[in-house]
Amino acid sequence: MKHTFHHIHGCMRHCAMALLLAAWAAAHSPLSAQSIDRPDPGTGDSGGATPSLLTLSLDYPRLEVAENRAYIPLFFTVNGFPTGSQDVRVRAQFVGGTATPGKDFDLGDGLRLVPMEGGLNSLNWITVPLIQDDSNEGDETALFDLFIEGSTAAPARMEVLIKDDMELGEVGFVSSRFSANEGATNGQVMVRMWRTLNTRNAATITYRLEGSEAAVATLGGQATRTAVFQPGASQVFVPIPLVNDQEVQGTRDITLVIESSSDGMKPMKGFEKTVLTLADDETKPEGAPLTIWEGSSDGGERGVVLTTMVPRGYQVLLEYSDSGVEGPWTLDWVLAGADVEQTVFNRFDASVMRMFRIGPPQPLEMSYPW
Ligand SMILES: [Ca+2]
Ligand SMILES: [Ca+2]
Ligand SMILES: [Ca+2]
Repeated sequence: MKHTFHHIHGCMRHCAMALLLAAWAAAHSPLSAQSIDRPDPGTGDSGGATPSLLTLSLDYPRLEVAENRAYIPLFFTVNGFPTGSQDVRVRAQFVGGTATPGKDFDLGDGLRLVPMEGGLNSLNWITVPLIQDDSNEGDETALFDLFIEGSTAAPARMEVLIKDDMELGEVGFVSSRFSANEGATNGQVMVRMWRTLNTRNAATITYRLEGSEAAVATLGGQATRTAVFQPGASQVFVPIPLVNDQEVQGTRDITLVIESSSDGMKPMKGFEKTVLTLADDETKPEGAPLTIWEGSSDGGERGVVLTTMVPRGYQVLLEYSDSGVEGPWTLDWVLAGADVEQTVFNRFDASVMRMFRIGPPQPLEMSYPW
């Protein structure tokens, strides 16, 4: 039965991770086209008169995409109610702009089949593979008309700006805040940056650490640091060793600010700085109430729902015992701190006694948002 719990939790954990990845992709979308799977080619016929009842809307009427991405995603949504079993055929046509089909992109048949069952009213896209070259053509524009085959509705026009990847891009932190605990078991904090457009050259980024002297001392005391992008790399992860002292210092914020790049890249608006919340392993977080009530999962399973607030830089351990408060206690779930309420669901079986308790704060390597 415990296995069942862990399967539930494993699923929740994976789902949570999938959501995090989705959130990251959304935050960097639509530039991060590589994170999007190609649509299934599928089959279907164009028969049926029902497409006339459907409408098409654009999710991103204007899109910027770098030439070194795999493809342009032409995002759209087909709106309406399913009225048959045939696929909806959505097609894109190139209708103008400075870009040249066959030289800058390969439209192909520009077709996307949307299943009538399950495919309506949600985000879809037509993939238009990009053609990367070694010359700097500057920014180019491409206008596409998207329409539903068999529909008399006016096509929806999408404007795409293709940015040449030989142009200088921008550099920013991956997230605008992240956290760590001074006593983290891996003894380091990870600084993450990414850059856009030209990734062909190496680049050294200089950034400064703003915070109290004691806080900066926890990161080794250097107020100015560097991160190096290798040729071809669009991301860089820089570990900074943590100095774990014995003093009770409470939670401290350090702001990391990008100052310059050796190749002249400009800081990315909104990501030019990031706040690191540094929790202290000598300071226990303030207690937060743990709410427990009976409920049921989406699948109708009865169980207990636990909700609590977890401070940034800490985590809450949920443990259970099958043999009363004497234990042994088994770790059941770890909630990472993000200053928001955290909720978990666990199946409840009256034949086995289980109890939960909040463990002491443990060092955290990272938490979401990073
Ligand atoms: Ca080019
Ligand atoms: Ca310490
Ligand atoms: Ca300390």
